[in-house]
Amino acid sequence: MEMLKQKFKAQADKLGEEIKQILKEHGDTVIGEIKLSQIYQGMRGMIALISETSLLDAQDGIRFRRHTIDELRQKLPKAKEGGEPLPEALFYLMLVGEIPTKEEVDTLSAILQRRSHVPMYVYETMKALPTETHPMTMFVVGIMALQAESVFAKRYAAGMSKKDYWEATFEDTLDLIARIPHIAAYVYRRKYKEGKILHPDGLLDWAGNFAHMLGYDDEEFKELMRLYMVIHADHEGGNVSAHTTHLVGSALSDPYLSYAAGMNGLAGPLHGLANQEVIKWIFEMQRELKTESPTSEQIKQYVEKTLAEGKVVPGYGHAVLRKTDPRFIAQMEFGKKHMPDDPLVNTVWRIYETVPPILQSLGKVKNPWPNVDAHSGALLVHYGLVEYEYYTVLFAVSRALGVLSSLCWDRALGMPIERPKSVTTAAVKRWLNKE
Ligand code: CMX
Repeated sequence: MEMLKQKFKAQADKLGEEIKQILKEHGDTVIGEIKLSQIYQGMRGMIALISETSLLDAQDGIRFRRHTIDELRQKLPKAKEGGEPLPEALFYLMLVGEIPTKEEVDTLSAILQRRSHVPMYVYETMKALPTETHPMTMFVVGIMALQAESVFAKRYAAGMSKKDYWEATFEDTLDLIARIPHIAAYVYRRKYKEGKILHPDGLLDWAGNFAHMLGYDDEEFKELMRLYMVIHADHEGGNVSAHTTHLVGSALSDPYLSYAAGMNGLAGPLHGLANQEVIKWIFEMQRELKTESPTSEQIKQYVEKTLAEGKVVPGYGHAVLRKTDPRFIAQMEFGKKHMPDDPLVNTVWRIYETVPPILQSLGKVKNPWPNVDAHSGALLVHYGLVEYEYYTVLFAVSRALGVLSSLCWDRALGMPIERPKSVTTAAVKRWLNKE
């Protein structure tokens, strides 16, 4: 742990110096222009943030510290040869910018195991909620209850110096990443398995143990969890969950408060909740058409009906991407390897052939291709995890790796409170001399 912490601190100090120099020499360099339309249209394309952990390219998709999803699947250490990468290895990469050795990852997995204790009152708080509560709400309530454990909040209250913010954030980050799977597993077992809680397996890796605590000990499912936790971890800084975590953190709200805020954003249907919406939409299509395997023509008609009802096709489109999401492709490859004949997975692939031309024909959808959420549910259903309302919690567990490593960077680089300027339409009209 001390080694990882010192490594991170050394990297952060080095980058901090470089940033100082860049700003000294180029601080006044103009890097773009803002159109009026952008401030009314979700700031699309407006460069306004620094996020060190990953960068999204409209064509090639996400790169974590310059590594594509494909490269991560080849280069990151794995639980078993030829298998999927270990998500804690990706966390290490995002945190210190280096691919760890297997030994370094095993050490990190063991550290996370040691720090994973969740106090009883956290479970009791979640238990107080009615079982009908949405899993994302239960999950965030659990995180909020756990906030009492925040090292950052305690040290801040005791008068911590600015130069120590990074360290307290680092401590909270490791604690949170260690504990989050336990809270998430509790939500699942409480809501869907009559509260029968399963003990952790101290010998397993982070994602393998999470799969085990959910109640899925199939080795293939554990592999799916490792892949799932890697591909959902980060998507640069401007998406709702990452940006919210960063924004709330900029007020020096501790990592528990910041992460919980970000996850409330992930729970929106245009963001992380889309994974449950996709499978719900496919199940409804199967029910309505009375078939497990709808034909392309049937899918086409169903998509047209969805659009005619004024709804979006879930799992399709993206604010930045303009091609099929490589995270979709990675899941497709997993499906082809492990379950090529699964009817639901095949339906997802048939939807992939059918939907893009329809969305393209509307003339307004900027990206007609599938995103990560179009595929994930079908793989989970294959292994029996059919409770689709839970899917966004899986996304949230993974997203912790990205948004919390980013938060460590924010504090280590001394990022200030975020406070952009807003204007009224009346002010806009005055600029334009329309008033
Ligand atoms: N189905 C139908 N219409 C769509 C669409 C889809 N999948 N994607 C975009 N559109 C529509 C928009 O609703 C918008 O219509 P209006 O002008 O009538 O409001 C128009 O096309 C232009 O939108 P856009 O510029 O292409 O897309 P945005 O950047 O505004 O929004 C996103 C991006 C993801 C919210 C949108 O594509 C969408 O709603 N997709 C479905 C939900 C989804 O899958 N979300 C998950 C995204 C991944 C993630 O964050 O987790």
